[in-house]
Amino acid sequence: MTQPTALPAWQALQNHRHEIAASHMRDWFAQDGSRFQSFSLEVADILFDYSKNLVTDKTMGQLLQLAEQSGLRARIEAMFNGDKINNTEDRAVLHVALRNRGDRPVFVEGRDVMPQVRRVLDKMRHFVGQVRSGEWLGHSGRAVTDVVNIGIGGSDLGPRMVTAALTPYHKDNLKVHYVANVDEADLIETLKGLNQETTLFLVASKTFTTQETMTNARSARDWLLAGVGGDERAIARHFVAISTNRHAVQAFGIDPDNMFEFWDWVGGRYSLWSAVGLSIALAVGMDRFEELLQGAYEVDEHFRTAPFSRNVPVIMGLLGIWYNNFLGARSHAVLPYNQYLRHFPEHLQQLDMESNGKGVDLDGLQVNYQTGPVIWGQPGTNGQHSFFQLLHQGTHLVPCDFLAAVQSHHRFGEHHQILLANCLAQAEALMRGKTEEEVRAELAGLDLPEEKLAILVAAKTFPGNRPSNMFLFEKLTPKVLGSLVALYEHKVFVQGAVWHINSFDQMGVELGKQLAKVILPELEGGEMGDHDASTRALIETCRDWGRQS
Ligand code: G6Q
Repeated sequence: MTQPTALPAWQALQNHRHEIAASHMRDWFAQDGSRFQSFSLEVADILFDYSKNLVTDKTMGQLLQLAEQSGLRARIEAMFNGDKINNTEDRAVLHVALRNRGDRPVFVEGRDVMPQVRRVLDKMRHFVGQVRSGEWLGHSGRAVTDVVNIGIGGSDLGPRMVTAALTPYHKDNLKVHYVANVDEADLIETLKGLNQETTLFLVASKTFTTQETMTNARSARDWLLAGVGGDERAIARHFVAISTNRHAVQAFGIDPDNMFEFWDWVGGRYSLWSAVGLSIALAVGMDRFEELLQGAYEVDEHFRTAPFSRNVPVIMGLLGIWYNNFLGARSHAVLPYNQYLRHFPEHLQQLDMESNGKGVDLDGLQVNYQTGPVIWGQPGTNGQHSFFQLLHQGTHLVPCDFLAAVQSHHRFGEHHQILLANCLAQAEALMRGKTEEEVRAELAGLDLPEEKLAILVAAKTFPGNRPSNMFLFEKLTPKVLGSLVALYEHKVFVQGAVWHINSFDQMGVELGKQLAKVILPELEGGEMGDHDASTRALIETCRDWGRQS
């Protein structure tokens, strides 16, 4: 395959960026009364306004050409057809099958996977019903009041984010907690105040070998047994597993009947739609969980069938490429104006950076262009009082995504209108800026000496012309949330396809894990292996200081 930089559209975009260099979005809006209509779309109850971007019709035309020339269409088909597009691990990539609400079969190696997907959903429904109704009893005959999901990375971030986002739909007398870090503080602080008799652990691990998760799971098992007089029969009532590794689940002592299965064609960071979402379903109920799937399904269908020019994930992906590869942006900010979406940026960090933080292409060649940007962000309005200064007047170009619900789940004074007003105002301010003339007019009455005035005018002028997308929806429902997450998943897919990289492996996380296995016995006093002088001195210091305590 041709490197993306050699494609005619890539070359055209290189030239085109000079054409728009002197333009300002403010003028584009002034000149074109239909800019919003031209550059906004609705998909699955979400309004996607991308009119505040540094693009003209010509830019969009060339970006769409780039998508066509890079073979995106074939790549989308390959994913939905169950081809092994994860070429390093030789796996299909089929999180879309998990939320396929239609009757279309989905084949992996000639076998329709939909019956097994539905079977696990049925098993989840049965279990969730039992726990939420109080029918599922702990070892001593008491109903479950607290669920603790033990998992990390993809087995944590997605469910944690969704569970927080859907807090208004939670069942009052059932609390769901998440433990991820191998730092014992995470488990200890979570278990404080919980009762062994009424706590249910979900051990979520695709491989069931992850060091952090297995360490936490073993300590949780010890904690449980300490509370039930060491009676191991309690494990069957207080532990369930979510995994692809039946053998390891059994070896841990979890009853195979309490295992919820998923498959190797579900990537960790794409797994919240599988049984890994069991904690979500326990929090909000199975009907709500299926609404989440429905929201994602509608976006999948849109992504699969809409022409690129009206395809939201395609446009999201192409805009990111425009900034990243042609206008020099190195990061992308995600700014949900919604406290319930506080973990959304963290989830997207994994989704995007683990998928597209790659330096070699699908053919094993070093790339000579930028791939995935740094993703960061936090909920508004908090960020306005910290890093927004840089967004407005700093020297970096940082494209932003704003997300906001028009309706709140609550009615509480003016809070929600203030939140919304701030969200819309920030996007407007980034785009229009504030001109020197406007600043001078504001300062006119102050009668300042010209030297001081010049300094103030410079400091108070906002360049504007800073791009953002706006995702607006009526309310943050399970369905809307499902759609939002799927939009970003497919955005990442689009970018990976154009960059000709494998978005579905994560080899870069392995080396540190391997070295930690070497260092662990050394910290405990074992023979020191071969290390650089820095690492060696640090290990020795840990040993010394560890002995003193
Ligand atoms: C995600 C990654 C990674 C994974 C964790 C947990 O795409 O593969 O974050 O989810 O390492 O792995 P297990 O689920 O196997 O414990």
